[in-house]
Amino acid sequence: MPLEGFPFSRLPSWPEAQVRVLAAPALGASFVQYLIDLPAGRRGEFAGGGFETFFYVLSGSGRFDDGHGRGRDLVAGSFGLVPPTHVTRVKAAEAMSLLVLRKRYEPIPPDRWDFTGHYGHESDVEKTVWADDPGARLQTLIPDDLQYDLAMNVFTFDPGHGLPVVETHVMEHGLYFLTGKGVYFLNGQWMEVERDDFIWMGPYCPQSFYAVGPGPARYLYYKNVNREIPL
Ligand code: UGY
Ligand code: MN
Repeated sequence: MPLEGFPFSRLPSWPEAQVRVLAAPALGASFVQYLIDLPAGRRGEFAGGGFETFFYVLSGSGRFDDGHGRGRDLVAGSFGLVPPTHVTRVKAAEAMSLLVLRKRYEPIPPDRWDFTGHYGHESDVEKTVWADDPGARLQTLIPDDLQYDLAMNVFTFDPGHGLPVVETHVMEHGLYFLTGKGVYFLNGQWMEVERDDFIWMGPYCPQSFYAVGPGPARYLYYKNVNREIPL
């Protein structure tokens, strides 16, 4: 879905922001993903209320706080996973563009619960070689810990490199294309993709990808992980 096809909405808790709803239950997704353009000097927030919130700064700068005394400066590439008990409050210094994903947290037993949030900058996250191909590198922004029921990963592919097989899995993806170009295989069809395209992949959507030049292709994607499948 190319970005220009999404109309703007507004949200009561982000009154001055322009919001595009990239994925929602109406589409079939079990999460909501927003792209929020927040003007300089303006603010917005999401309540916790059982919903965890992941954010990633595409551009601009500002400040985050979680309503419990934890805050951080934000620049392009900053990200965070806010616990379902905390708020996600952002104030823009310069105009900001933010990707935000919200889903109902699937808890583990409270005596093993230590979900205090996870924050960082993508440049500090190690790039690991994917599937024995140094031309495909994966960054796991959220640790693969049983606390967390989601993964948010950044893939970087040099031109000509991609996923070596057609994957088919129960997990969903909400995928935002950050840089470069490529060709995505989705449920039997090859589609050209480029920066600012969004893809929702439902459970068991057969998928594959390779990057085409001239530079590397990068995308950020969500995946539900680490939980039993409800029956
Ligand atoms: O983690 C994944 O499922 C990933 N390999 N899928 C994808 O990039 N479409
Ligand atoms: Mn996948």
